[in-house]
Order: sequence, then C-alpha cells, then structure tokens
Amino acid sequence: MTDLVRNERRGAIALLTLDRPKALNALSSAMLEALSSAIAEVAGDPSVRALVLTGEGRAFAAGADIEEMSAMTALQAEAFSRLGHDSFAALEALSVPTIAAVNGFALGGGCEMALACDFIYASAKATFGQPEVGLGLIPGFGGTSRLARRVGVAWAKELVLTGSNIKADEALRIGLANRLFEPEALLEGALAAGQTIAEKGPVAVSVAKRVMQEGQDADVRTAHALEQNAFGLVFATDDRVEGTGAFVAKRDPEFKGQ
Ligand code: DAK
Repeated sequence: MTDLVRNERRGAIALLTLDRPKALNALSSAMLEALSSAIAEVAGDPSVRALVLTGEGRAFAAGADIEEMSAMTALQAEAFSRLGHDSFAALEALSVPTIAAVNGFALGGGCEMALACDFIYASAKATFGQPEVGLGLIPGFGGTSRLARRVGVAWAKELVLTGSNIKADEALRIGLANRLFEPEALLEGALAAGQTIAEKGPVAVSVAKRVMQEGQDADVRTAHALEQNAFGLVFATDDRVEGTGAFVAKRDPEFKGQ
C-alpha cells in the first residue's frame, strides 16, 4: 500500500502531499492518521523551516470521507471528529509557517484543512466550498470558526449556509486564497514562498506566527502586550544580533535559528 500522505523534503521545506487521488483525497480516518503522523515528523525535524501541503491529482481534498462517515455510529463519529480536530490543530500549531497549495477541489473538510494552514495559494482551477448542509451536516473540522476569521462572517455564512462552491477567482477576491497560479506553476509558487520564509530568521518567523495567532484570539490590548513581550524575547537571540549586524555590515545574514 502506498503512503496516504507523502512526506518529502525540498531543501528546508517539508512538502506533504495527500495521495489518494482516486477518491479525490477524501479524508478518511486512515488519511487523517497519516496526516497526523506526517505533521508530528515535521514538528520533530528542526531542519524544516516551512511546510507546503497539497494534494495529488485533481483535488486538494474533497472533504471528509462520506462513504466512511455514512456508516459511523455516534461514538465513531465523535472519535472521527476528534481525529480531524486534533490533526488540524497540530497543523495550525506547527511553529513553522504552513502554506496550502490548493490544486483542485477543497471542499468541506478539505477547505477546513486549507484554513488550518497559515495562508492559501491556489490553482486557477481550484474550487472551494463548505457543502456540508447539503448532506444534512455542518462543517465539523473547524470551518465555522476558521472560515469566518479568514474571510469575515458574512462570506462565511453565505458559503456555509448555501453550501455553494466558489471558483478560484472568487476565493481570491474574498481573501480566502492569497494568490492564484496556473495549475502547473502552483507548487513552484508555494515552494518559492516557503524558500523566502526559510531564508529569514527562524526564531523571528515562528515567534511572529505565534504572536499573530494568539493575538487574533485576544483583545487588542492583550495582543499588543503579547507583541511587546515577544519583541523583547527575540532581542535576546543570536539571530537578532546576526540579522541587524549583517545589515549594518552590508552582507547577507546567516541565521542559525538560535
Ligand atoms: N468522500 C468519499 N469519496 C469521495 C468524496 C468524499 N468526500 N468525494 C469524492 N469521492 C469519490 C467519489 O465517490 C468517486 O469515487 P468512485 O465512484 O470513482 O469510486 C471519486 O471520488 C471521484 O468523484 P466523482 O466521480 O464524484 O467526481 P466528479 O468530478 O464527478 O465530482 C466532486 C467531483 C468533488 C464535485 C464530487 O466528488 C463531490 O461532490 N464530492 C463530495 C464533496 C463534498 O460534499 N464534500 C464535503 C464532504 S462532508 C464531522 C467532521 C467533519 C465533517 C463533518 C462532520 N464530525 C463527525 C463532527 C466534514 C464533512 C465533510 O467534509
């Protein structure tokens, strides 16, 4: 059996590829477990500076595995939901930036998986949506909260309550996708962004990510206090000495991530 999630390295970038194209990378329990393992491996690899998540074939992921879900008992559904939440929370909590390279369908749990990444790049042929209400379900992997935070409550409500899909250009317009690429250029574009990140101060990048994430859930005063503390913290790093020193000396910095 092939791995459901391929876990490769492109230099300092971890490239995770969901690899169940015949089922449009539907998120089965086995797929979510494979994703969790791959994320744990990335979390334990200090050489990784950024992560790109994509799908094999014509889908990023067409959602939770409907066939598997249709046969679940309530207890199994609860365990399945926990598995999805845990794996997406682990993705979101990675200290390195994560980029969803949405190559095709990103529906239901697939859209929610993209939303658990820091930002989304998409193929011009991608399709996004939260079609769960059409199945008599609601988004179950964080979509009701993460989508509204990303695109605003009104667009999130329209997508979730109508269950209608949107094309890539609309996703770009509402801020769901940051950039669009021709299909063949998508991965290269996402890896290039990862590489740009990889060349910056690693501690600063991960602290900035964490402060933005925690600040988003806090009131503005608390968010500012978090930023001030973190700003002081990064001043104590070798990377800060190297980065500012290199600027003054007019040379490229060599960050060590310390
Ligand atoms: N699950 C399982 N198989 C899927 C699938 C899915 N989500 N999506 C596609 N497939 C399979 C199809 O069954 C088909 O398999 P074969 O018949 O070839 O064996 C194969 O992938 C190719 O799909 P199609 O033949 O349908 O391809 P088309 O190009 O005609 O259509 C499509 C593509 C993406 C428009 C269509 O496949 C589609 O509508 N798929 C379902 C999309 C969807 O509704 N996604 C949302 C799933 S619901 C929860 C936790 C989480 C969730 C809910 C609750 N808790 C427990 C609290 C999340 C729910 C969801 O994500």
